[in-house]
Amino acid sequence: MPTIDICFSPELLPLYSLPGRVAVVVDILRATSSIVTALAQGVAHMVPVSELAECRALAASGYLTAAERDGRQAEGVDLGNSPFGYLDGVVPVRGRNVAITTTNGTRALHLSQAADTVVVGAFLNLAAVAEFLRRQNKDVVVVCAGWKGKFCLEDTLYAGALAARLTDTFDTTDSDATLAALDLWQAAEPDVASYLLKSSHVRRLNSLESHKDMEFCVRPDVYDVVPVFRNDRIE
Ligand code: 3SL
Repeated sequence: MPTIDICFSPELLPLYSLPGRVAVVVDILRATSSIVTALAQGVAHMVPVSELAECRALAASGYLTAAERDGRQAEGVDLGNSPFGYLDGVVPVRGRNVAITTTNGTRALHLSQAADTVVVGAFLNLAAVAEFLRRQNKDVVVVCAGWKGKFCLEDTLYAGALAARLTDTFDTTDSDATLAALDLWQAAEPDVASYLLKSSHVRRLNSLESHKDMEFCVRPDVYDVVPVFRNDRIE
């Protein structure tokens, strides 16, 4: 039986072996939730980049630009990091390519590239990712983006929810990280939004008046897209 392990922060990635495994990168608030929403709304592909300058430069090649720093939309770009940016129609996104840079999520994607396959996970596509992993039948590492290297409740809850969906086909007992995430998930469900009110990121987003983003991002099984990051593109 393949195993599912959880890396609580990108800083811990050197302790994990990614070759031969599938990495599920997650940044529930909000990068991977926004990426899943973007592709579900018809964005053709996304290019995650590290630097703002790199992101802005891609506008010259026809890319829409999406950038967040410390929770806010960066200056001089088309979109921030709210999933509603891909839904509200203010910036038409269907058929467009998007260059995106965020504080933690895009960094976690880049750091996971040694895996055989890198997929983008969110509650929004939980069932679709679980089904994808069953078909791959390989060991899985869930890479939590965290916040500036620190542990985050919301990414760990997602990892627990994913492990709970996979107990039929994966060994979820091999790693203490997975056991802890499963326990956390049991403590939080079914009202994940209420549970997350105490998390530091939700408090940060509330101070930026982005509470509705959190309520949107914790809804499971809304989209069936499974974005894959390969050759510098998410599609
Ligand atoms: O750090 C990130 O990747 C972001 O998701 C952070 S925020 O939700 O936009 O504040």
